[in-house]
Amino acid sequence: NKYLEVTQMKEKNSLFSLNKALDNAPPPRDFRGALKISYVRTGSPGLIAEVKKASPSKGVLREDFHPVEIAKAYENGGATCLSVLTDVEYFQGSFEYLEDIRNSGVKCPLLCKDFIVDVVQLYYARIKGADAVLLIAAVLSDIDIKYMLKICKRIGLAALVEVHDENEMDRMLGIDGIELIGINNRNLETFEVDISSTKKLLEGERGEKIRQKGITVVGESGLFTPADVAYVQEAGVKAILVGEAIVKPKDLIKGIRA
Ligand code: IGP
Repeated sequence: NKYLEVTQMKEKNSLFSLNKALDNAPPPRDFRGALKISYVRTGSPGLIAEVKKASPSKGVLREDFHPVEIAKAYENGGATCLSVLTDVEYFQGSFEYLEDIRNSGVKCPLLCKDFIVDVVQLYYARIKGADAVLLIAAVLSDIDIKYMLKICKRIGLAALVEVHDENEMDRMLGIDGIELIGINNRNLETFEVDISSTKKLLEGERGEKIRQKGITVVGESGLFTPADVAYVQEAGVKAILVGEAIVKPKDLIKGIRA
């Protein structure tokens, strides 16, 4: 159980030794920079391809699940960054997958996809080879977000801050220092996806504020076809995070690309 593991780590290690462990962590790579370059070069949203074995709503997505092979297929297929689920309980992920992918020679910057509720998890992610972490506005207070952003900056992690409704978006637009916002199209109560929520959250004043602040927006969840990608790009998204659509098919990744 991951939470137990993290708790034990917290007990055994003071933040001092966690900081020391960072000396041996792999050097961080520029997650957001890679997405920006990709957008400028191709004119279409950079792909964050998700290494995802299962989800609470769909169950196991792929029986023959080999994380390193999947990561390599994604990279060879043109992914800009990878997202690796490390949550055990709901997504059957693992920190081992993250570590193995980082050590495999895959060059795409890596997002540690988990439910982060404690700073110790930031250190843990970084030590296991993450270049970025997900901070979910729905489970963190503004004070938590601010504190975690500070730690992320200090230890060289990019933070993808996830919102899924207007209230969360407005909260996050009130916090300075956020550079990457992900809009999750999945309703967290019903698990249903509706990609028009990306559009809704980028309209009017909100969109204006996001542009002013120079925030890079990532469209997350429920993207299955090139038409879906075009729709969220039109809404103002500069990168996309895709799991199910590319992990399920035999030939992985294909399909989302026109
Ligand atoms: C990917 P999809 O519909 O392409 O498989 O979605 C990703 O957005 C989704 O896995 C996700 C997620 C999360 C998982 C978005 N936010 C937070 C776990 C925790």
